[in-house]
Amino acid sequence: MATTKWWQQAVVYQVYPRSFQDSNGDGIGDLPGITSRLDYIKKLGADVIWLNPIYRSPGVDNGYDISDYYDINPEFGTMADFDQLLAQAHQRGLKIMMDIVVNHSSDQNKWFIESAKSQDNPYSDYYIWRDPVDGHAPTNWGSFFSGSAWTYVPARGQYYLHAFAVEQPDLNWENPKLRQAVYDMMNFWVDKGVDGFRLDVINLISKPTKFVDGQPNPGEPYADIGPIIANGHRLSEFLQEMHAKVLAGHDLMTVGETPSATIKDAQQSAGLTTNELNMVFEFEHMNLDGNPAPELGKWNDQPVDLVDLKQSLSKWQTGLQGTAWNSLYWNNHDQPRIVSRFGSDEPKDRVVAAKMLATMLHGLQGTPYIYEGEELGMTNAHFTKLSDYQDLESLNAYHHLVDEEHRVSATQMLAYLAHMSRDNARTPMQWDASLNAGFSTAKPWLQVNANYPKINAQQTLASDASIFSYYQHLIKLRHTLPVMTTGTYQLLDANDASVYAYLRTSDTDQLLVICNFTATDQIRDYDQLPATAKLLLGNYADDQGAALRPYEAKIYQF
Ligand code: ISL
Ligand code: CA
Repeated sequence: MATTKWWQQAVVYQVYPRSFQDSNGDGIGDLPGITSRLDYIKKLGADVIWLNPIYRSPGVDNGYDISDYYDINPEFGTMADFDQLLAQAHQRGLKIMMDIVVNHSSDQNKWFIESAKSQDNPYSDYYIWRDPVDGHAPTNWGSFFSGSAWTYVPARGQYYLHAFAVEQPDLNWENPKLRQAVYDMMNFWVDKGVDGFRLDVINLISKPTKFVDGQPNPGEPYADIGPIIANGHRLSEFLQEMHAKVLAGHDLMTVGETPSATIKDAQQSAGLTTNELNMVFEFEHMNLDGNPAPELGKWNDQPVDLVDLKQSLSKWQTGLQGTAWNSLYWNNHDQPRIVSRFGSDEPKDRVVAAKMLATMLHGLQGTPYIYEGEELGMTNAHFTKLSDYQDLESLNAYHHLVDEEHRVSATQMLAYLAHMSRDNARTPMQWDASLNAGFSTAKPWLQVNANYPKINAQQTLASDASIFSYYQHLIKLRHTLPVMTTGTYQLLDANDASVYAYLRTSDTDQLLVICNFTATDQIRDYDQLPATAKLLLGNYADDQGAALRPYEAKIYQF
């Protein structure tokens, strides 16, 4: 690699503002709350904070439905609170990355309110409108959040497209005026001094030239819209235009969220020389434990197959080597908690399992992302009733699969939600053992995980052997040991279904990362490990060589 860019050596900490820290006792996290916790993030050692959307929004999809891109959601505070957060972060050497949602807006955005009024007003073409076909929707495309991706508006006599909720109409990127409006808005935030952007479902912005029916899943009326609209023929052109009009000349960090992107797509969108984005979030490793029945999509409660996981991550490691850049993540606000999902949240295993998963991920090439609470080993919520959930994807899926289609029993679906619902990630941050986990003095908008008296930041920070301090070590290694950033990757023993081992190699150094993914002892010898190798980090107090204990993880350097 030529010169390392700052964002290639950085570690990102994701804050879900609604669930991080409430400062005014209304049960909802807010900007002053985040500001009050900056020292905690600094202590962890992260470089960049990714904030989920904080703009004005009716909150149908927790802020991913933006009604005013130039204003702050009053639930989170004011623009002055934002300016304060940015200044305080910068004072501590922390950068702020904004989440920008420009595949769609809210139906309450003034652009859409105007657009829906008539076929000839200045905003008419800001969204994707089509005439009915034989009295019904133009295509059989089904939204990510269940149901048709089309909704009819009598005032226009037309349908509009929404890849997500009815209240999230897709913006029309074919319209140069809309594109300019997006760039102007991004420049407003650049001028404020933000340090980067996470671009929500950015690979969905270029729609197909012709709208034709897709192949529906067995027994379903709708075809998944994702593959139909992902990675459209003008995506690259739009991203290069965005680069020229917003990003060029600033040293920003950009990451595109790109469901169903392939290596080839990522080499373009996150190419080192393509002038598009710095990196993308790929989804393959997050989709491996989906249901074998396609009509059930992600809803499942089965563990992942380690051989599949290794194969997928390895493909991305070697596939982007030298041409693009990986983002490394286990968790975010859309994914269940990794320690519950790919590790174990049994009290006897949770701490070692969380550290093992951290080792495996942070040892890879790419920019690591930590989602709030991951550094505490926060677990899934283990909700038992439908009324415990708030997330519209979860509620819509339950309604569709249980009530409408009778595809799964209520009990089965509750087990799926407990395993996979996005709300598992969204329960409030667990700060201490006091009421509501120190998140709020009022009843939180979403229940606190019942295990907060045992799993919380205060308890964790008191111990040198904590998951938090383990993450501190990993971050320090990333900052001080170039091979962590630049080293090439080589998988060992691809078919080993219990242990994930790989090498990282630079001109001067080599690392061997060994991770036992099981709750049982394993014996592994690696020829690649010289007797002189030094143990850099491990999640047990001592090293027993080839004998690996449950969820044991180690990094050797030589
Ligand atoms: O959440 C998912 C997994 O079931 C995905 O389908 C998700 O909807 C997709 O990755 C897009 O996510 C992003 O855009 C959505 C928003 O709800 C998510 O929170 C956001 O990360 C629509 O804006
Ligand atoms: Ca609040």
